[in-house]
Amino acid sequence: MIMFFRKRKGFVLISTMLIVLMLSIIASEMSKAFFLDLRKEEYLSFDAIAFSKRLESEKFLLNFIKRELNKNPNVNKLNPIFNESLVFQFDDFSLEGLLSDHSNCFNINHLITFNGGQSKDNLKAIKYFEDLLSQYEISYTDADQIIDQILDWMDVDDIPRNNGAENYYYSSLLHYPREYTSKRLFINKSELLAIPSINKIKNRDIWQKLCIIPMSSTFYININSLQDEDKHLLSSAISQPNLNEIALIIKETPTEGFATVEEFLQKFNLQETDLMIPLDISSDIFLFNGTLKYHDFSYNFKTLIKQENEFNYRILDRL
Ligand SMILES: [Ca+2]
Repeated sequence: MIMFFRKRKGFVLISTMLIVLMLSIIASEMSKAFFLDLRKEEYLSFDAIAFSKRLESEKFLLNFIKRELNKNPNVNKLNPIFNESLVFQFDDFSLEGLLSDHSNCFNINHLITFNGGQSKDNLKAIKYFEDLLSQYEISYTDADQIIDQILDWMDVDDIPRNNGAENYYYSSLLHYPREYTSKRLFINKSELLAIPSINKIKNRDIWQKLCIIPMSSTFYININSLQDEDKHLLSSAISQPNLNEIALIIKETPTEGFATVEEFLQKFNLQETDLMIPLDISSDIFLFNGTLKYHDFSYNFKTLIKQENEFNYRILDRL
């Protein structure tokens, strides 16, 4: 009887422990789900407010850049706003990022100009781009296709170039979704992906050096802010194929920069006639690559900023 009682006592004890164990497992799963839900809710609310925080940051950035460039207008290797990471603390979030000179990135829109509803090929720019593609070891055949297809996408006619493609291709039954060439300058880099031959470069290094300035054909290289990674851009611009020499030119450019383009040409024994692309000693187009941090969440964004004049800065694109 006593033994039976003891057995029963042990059984009750084990059952109680099992129940407690099960309850604690259930409680822990419930709290996990609860915290997951809470975090999901927090994330969704951050997602909803991230864009408004971005707008607030951009407004602040435009004023910050204006103030700093009014103090020191040099877009060179010395100006700290381009060469150091920027950190700003707001009431309930922080912003970190890098501001870079966006002029040293080939604007594909430079290949063509529009005037009075007519498009005209920019022959020097086409030659420059051809050379740039070969600098990045893209074959001549691929380069021809890439250039002709880009030009056909933008030009106003419906006549395909030798290696190009016009509406007959993009709107055919075999092409899904059916598309039509834009017959205007590009607004965003993503538009380039509609062109089939872009597949040949979109995963190559050159892709990082190709940009779109929305609806603008302007392109020049700011010699005072060039980095080693820009050597291909400069090589094709000054018709000097030796990349080691180009790297040396970039290295020997004084950190305070050149006062004139002529000074630069003289120092490196270059002729103005060698230039395939306009050179400049400054820039008016900048890219801010930033991260917003709010509690444990972060939001990355890129904003393209244009200086219209010393008082007016505007956002050209949100990438
Ligand atoms: Ca055409």
